[in-house]
Amino acid sequence: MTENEKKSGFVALIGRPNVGKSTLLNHVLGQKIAIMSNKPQTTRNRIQGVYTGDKGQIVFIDTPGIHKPKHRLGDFMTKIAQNTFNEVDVILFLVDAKEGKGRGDEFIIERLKNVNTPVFLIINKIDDVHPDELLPLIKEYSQLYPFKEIIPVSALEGNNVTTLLEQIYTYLYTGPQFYPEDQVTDHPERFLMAEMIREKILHLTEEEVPHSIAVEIEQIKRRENTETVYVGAVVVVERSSQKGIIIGKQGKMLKEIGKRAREDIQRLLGSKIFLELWVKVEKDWRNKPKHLKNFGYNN
Ligand code: GDP
Ligand code: MG
Ligand code: K
Repeated sequence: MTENEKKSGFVALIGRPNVGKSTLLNHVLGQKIAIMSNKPQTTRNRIQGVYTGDKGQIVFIDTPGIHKPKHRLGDFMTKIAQNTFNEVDVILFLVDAKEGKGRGDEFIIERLKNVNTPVFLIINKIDDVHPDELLPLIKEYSQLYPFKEIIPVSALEGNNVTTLLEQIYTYLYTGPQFYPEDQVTDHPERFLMAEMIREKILHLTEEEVPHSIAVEIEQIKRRENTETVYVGAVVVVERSSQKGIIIGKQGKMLKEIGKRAREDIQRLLGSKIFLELWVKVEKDWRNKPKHLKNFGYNN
């Protein structure tokens, strides 16, 4: 397959807690990247991992707000989820074969009703049920929603996961690969690190800082004669007031952001990290091509 024939696209993986979303991603992406899936909710779509196969690249993104709202941000989050659904190429709706249909599933199906994106029903944990139990489940779910594909899998044992990936490709278009292959299959994952830092900022500043902030990883370097990896990152904001919030009183906020992000990055890379963070004000950064490239939105 030539580069020109390769496909690319975005896939949202949804389903109530414990249906096996993380396990499925782990299986598809491998341990290192799937660590991303344990992260708390943020209000922007986040990349959970990128699968680069022979036929092209599938970017899995998380959809916060798909669950029943628990707090005042709930409605807002639900809207975000709705936007995500319309922007991705395929939605994978995971359900649990063992548990059967629950209230959480019904809630999600309701959310899907105004969506035009193809939705696959993925019946997970088939290793845990008798094959006779599958057909009634398929019947029950297909009465509720016009799923484009229904694919029973075992995320744990990997049954049918290749079939699932093949089916996803049939719904994607040929197009540029979003990420260089080595960047998504290898350490150090620049964009994952940047996302981890960004997430801590959004989380700790409690929405006082807009989602438009960006993080650039400027340097990754193994320190001589040690196991420690030095990571230098710049947080780009559009206003000095935002810079003030991120740095905090006597630098306290930035310190906390750094501490938490470092823990995540250490787990991602599996080595000791020395993380250095700067905050930079740059008006209108989003319109600058250099940045788009650095943030991985461009080829
Ligand atoms: P998530 O909350 O949707 O991300 O679910 P997890 O991936 O964390 O999985 C929840 C539980 O279900 C874990 O204990 C998994 O080991 C288990 N699980 C996930 N997939 C399968 C599967 O295909 N078969 C079985 N038997 N268990 C599974
Ligand atoms: Mg999970
Ligand atoms: K990968």
